Amino acid sequence: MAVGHSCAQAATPADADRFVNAINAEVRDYYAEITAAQWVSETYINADTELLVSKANERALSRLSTNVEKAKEYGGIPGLSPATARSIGLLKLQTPMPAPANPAKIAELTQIASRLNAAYGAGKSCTDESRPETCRNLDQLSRTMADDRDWDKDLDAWLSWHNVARGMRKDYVRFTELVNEGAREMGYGNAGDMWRAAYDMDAADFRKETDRLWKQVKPLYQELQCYARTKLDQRYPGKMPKDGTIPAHITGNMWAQDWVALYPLLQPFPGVSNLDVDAALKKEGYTPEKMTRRAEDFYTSIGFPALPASFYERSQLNRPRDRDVVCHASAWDMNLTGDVRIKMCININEEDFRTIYHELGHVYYYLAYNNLPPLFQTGAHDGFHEAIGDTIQLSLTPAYLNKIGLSGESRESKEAVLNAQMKQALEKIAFLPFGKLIDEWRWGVFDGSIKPDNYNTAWWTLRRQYQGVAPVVPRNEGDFDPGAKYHVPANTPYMRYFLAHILQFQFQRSLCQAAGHKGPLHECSIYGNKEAGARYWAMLQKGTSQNWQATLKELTGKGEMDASAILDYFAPLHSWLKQQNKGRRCGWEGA
Ligand code: X8Z
Ligand code: ZN
Repeated sequence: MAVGHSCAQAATPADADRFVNAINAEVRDYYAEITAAQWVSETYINADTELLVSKANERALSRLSTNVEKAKEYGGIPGLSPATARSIGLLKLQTPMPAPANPAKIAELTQIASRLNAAYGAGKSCTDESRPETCRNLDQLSRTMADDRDWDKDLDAWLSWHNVARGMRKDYVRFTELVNEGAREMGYGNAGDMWRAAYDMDAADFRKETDRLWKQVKPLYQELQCYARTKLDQRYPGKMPKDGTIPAHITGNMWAQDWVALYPLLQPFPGVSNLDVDAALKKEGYTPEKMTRRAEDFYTSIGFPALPASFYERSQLNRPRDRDVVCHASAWDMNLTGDVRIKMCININEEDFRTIYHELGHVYYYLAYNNLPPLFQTGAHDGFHEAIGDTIQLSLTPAYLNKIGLSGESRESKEAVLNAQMKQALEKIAFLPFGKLIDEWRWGVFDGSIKPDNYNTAWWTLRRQYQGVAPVVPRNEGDFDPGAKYHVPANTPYMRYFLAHILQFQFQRSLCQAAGHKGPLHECSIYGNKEAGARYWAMLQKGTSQNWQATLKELTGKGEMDASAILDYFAPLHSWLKQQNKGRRCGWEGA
């Protein structure tokens, strides 16, 4: 109904274009400042940098709030250009941390966020708080779990780290209330609805999409879980639970998300292949920088540009000795114009070597789409961003590793293939249920179906249901075990990694086709192939300037995520596992 004396002129498409241009200019203007505050807050954790980053985030979030409000005027008008309409839709999705418009609440939210991030980064477990030499950080606790197969030592490391998270619970409860309020003000039901709205499809359809993909890969995971559990039972006689689950502390990884440390125990044909890249890296005198240059070499071999000199001058590759930092690996675009960096605490081992290839995937995505307007400078969807470097990891075949001097001559026997597949499955298949459940938990927290007095119980229900993993010691609601995983205190959405684990095999299939690869997909490495590189780079340059379905179709011929590529890839291992598990009772209680 028209209000009698309103004299506001209806906005035109040209006004909307001007609005979007102004937003893009504004982002260019303040982006470098806020990113710099974030960078120092994570590479020098102390009270001052915590304050600086909270304040910077506060300013950015209130600007965003104002702009989202203004954008309401332009959203529905007819005749908008597709680029402008898309930009306006993207504006609301600029942050995974929607803030209420109320300034006091913005300040409260940014302070909580910084505190949680710092608590995780500086987290330590000490036997005597007054003596720093009795403290162990996440690196040290993780190393115990990865290197030492001792049941009790691993349990102690696991408990020590999970205790660090107990203190985050109260902040997380309040954090949830505040982001939900922010999401509602922007027109979403809750923060989870907002996260699920970022996929160029209806939020409810996105949930179904993730379920559909999980159903496709679940049988393969279950075979792997069954085989691993059986081998663990032989290794730890009498200690394994009888309900079919795998103890949460015994996979060699703090979160049981990656079981590569169990490879020596699980390899199908011991002695057939030497896949010990850890030893080779040490023997060849690799340093963090040398490892990074080795990864860069892969990207330049497929025709991607060399990294700028500033990358090596300004990245953090080593854990500093004298201060707390956030060691969880990340890649940064500092200014939208070429100041790209990674931040890691690189140890000389295969896991970190592979992670560098992952991080450089992000860095090259940044460089490829830097020419686009800022609102389009992000992944086609966030799973694409995570899948870029992971796809390159798939090219780290035994033949490639041999070529760069990190493994001996590779013999292509059936046994060698199964060994290599097992090792990869312990990284990429073991991860799948974990990749999905983190946000199942957070979606439940945000929509209120998981309440604070049930946070930890719900967490373990999901871990049991999806992974078939359970703690061997009682947990209670004083614990906050989700907080022991970086992405929860850091508020980084996680479904992206699940999607990436499916997508990377689709990407690889297409790149290998472009490279003219013949033979099974798991043998393909695109190292040195400029044709594949050109196809890949073309995709990266699109950023999010069009919907992801179109971008995926340009690379793969199909605009849909699909697990057939990952299943084809692992077909040899899948049938071997089925054979091994024949006659065993697989599955677990609570699945
Ligand atoms: O967080 C990461 C990357 C940074 S984007 C190192 N990943 C997830 C994790 O560590 O939990 C990569 C695999 C999954
Ligand atoms: Zn990543």
